[in-house]
Amino acid sequence: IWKGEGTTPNLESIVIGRCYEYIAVVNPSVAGKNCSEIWKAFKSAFINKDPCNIFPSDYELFINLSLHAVPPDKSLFWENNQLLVTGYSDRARRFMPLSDTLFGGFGDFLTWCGKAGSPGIDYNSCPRTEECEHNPVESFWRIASANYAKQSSGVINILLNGSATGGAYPVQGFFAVYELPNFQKEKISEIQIWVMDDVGGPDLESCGKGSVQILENRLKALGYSHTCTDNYRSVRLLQCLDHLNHPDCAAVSLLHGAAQIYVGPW
Ligand code: ENP
Repeated sequence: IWKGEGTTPNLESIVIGRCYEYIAVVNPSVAGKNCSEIWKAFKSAFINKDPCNIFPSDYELFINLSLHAVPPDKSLFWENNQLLVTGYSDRARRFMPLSDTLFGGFGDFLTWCGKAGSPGIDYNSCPRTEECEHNPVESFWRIASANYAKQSSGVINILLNGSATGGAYPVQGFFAVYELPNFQKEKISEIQIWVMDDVGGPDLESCGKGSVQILENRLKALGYSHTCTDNYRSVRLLQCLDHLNHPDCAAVSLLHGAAQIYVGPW
């Protein structure tokens, strides 16, 4: 009856498996967590319940059991760039976005919701946020985001999409509403913004323009020092892996810099 996809099949096995893999392999510094207790807390937030009446506070026990530190300088916030962020962060090896934490990894790429009666999980459909705001997935990301932002310290990185039609910095997005307001200012040394255009995509926004400027002004007003880089080369190289011959990638080659010395044709 809902417009969204139903609960991901085998949700329990997926998230319990993710949890054990996280604490054993991905981030062993998060030792001693009880994955079956964490799953119980997660499911009790929504199982057997009206999926339009689930609030961030329903996940409080889940967050208490799964929360862990995010290393300084490793936080990566983003909007409209999910797959690029997944590739760039490299499962917490390079950066640790929310999806590469234990608590955020529980939900990443998954859908879940409950319904009254046994088994209490709706595998057929789940409400989208347009249908009802207080649904299990939306509320999960709200509380997970807020806690992730509170854990973040040192240099904070923000990866925005300069080709996104809704603006690189959506003022109603998770970052603007649940993350930035939860930063612990005294733990933060600097904020780095990267505005990445899609390869072959329109250059709709850049540093100092449009919604990026709105973000920069907000950071200034809050007293943060920030930098902003358009098409930051390290991320650009990753985007260009799949578009080697695209003109947008011509100036990004690894030989950039060495090219001036190269006089060929050997
Ligand atoms: P979208 O709409 O580009 O991408 C949504 C997809 O990213 C969904 O598959 C979602 O998992 C997954 N995801 C991973 N982390 C988050 C998240 N953190 N979040 C919502 N979805 C997330 O993403 P949004 O809506 O713009 O959200 C981006 C936000 O994530 C930024 O604030 C960034 O800083 C934050 P699922 O379970 O829904 O399938 C917070 C909200 O980390």
